[in-house]
Amino acid sequence: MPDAFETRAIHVGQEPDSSTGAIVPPISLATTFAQRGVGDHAGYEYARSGNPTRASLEACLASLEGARHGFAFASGLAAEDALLRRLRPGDDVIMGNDAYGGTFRLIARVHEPAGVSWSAVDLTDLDALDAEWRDETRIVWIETPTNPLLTVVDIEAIAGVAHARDAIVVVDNTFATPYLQQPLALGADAVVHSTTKYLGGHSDVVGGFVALNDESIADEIGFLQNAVGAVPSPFDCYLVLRGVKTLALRMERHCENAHVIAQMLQEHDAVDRVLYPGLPEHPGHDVAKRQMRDFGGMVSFTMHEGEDAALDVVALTRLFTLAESLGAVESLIEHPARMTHASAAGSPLEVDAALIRLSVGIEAADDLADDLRQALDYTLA
Ligand code: P1T
Repeated sequence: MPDAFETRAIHVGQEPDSSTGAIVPPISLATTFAQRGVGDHAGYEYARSGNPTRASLEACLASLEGARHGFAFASGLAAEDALLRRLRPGDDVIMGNDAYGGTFRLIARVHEPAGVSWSAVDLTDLDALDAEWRDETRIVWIETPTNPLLTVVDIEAIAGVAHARDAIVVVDNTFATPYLQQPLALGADAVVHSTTKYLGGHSDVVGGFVALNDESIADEIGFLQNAVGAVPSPFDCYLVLRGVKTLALRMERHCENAHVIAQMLQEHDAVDRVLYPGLPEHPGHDVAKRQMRDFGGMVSFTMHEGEDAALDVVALTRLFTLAESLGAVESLIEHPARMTHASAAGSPLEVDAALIRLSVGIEAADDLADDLRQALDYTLA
């Protein structure tokens, strides 16, 4: 029996240091490594190509995703870029019609000019996927739950369609984390993360990760990691490793608090729609129940009175800090149309201006509910 998730998060890749016994693997700052003779070394040559602290992180996160291979990057977008750089001019990507604005920007403004075509479809609708499919489609890019609408996509169903047509499935597992959702076990070919979010967990490091099983794709990603060089620093790797030790505990509390907040929002007169996969009436609730352990810490909602009311609320909370990003211990609030998803304006991924997104932290749930309630009440006064 392999060790449980919580145990692997603390121990995999993190044996006490063999020379000193240090319980925490040292942050290995060396840029180069002595060789006994040409090519005769302890596994490390130059720190862009490989670094012991990064190797610890890669072993740990690969284990948590149930993957044979893991690659750490300098940001979530750098990790995504490595997967997209495998494409050649003429290849096609199908992505969901809701996703992080930066992912859309990377595909539409960096890879499209390099000759890659793309389309955005509602991935909860397999007929829509079928209608968009082209002979050149190589990747179906899934985010689930999506950013910022919390749409739930059935990973197993999409993998079935893609594999029958020789395309691969990439899942951005940033919102769910490997604690709540294991895309590779559901048939995905690659998992991508912004480790900036729940994996780091403390709003103090930017990073990315790719996890996969296929040997030949792993060779390509390893090549690109070194050849392009968008690698994380040893200190950044240490911070993510430190974060994942408490991932399971933090996710439990994020989920618990998000439930409380989603319910409170549903009962508030200023709120129109609450988007949270944990609510039984959410259209993706049943799929989420099947493919996730719990429903996550992200909650979005729309205001009855539109954008002005939304802008008031995000300015009026005290504990929910108005800021981009998500997934850390402190609660954040933001206005996706003007902030994280501004780059999707005018595209199929454009976001409703009445929408507010919450990253529900691990503070006391009652304090968080009180804080939001006073801001919402103000808009009714
Ligand atoms: O910021 P970076 O580490 O490069 O990760 C990009 C990224 C990738 N995937 C998802 C699902 C994301 O949410 C992000 C980054 N998102 C934000 C900064 C945000 O506030 O939504």
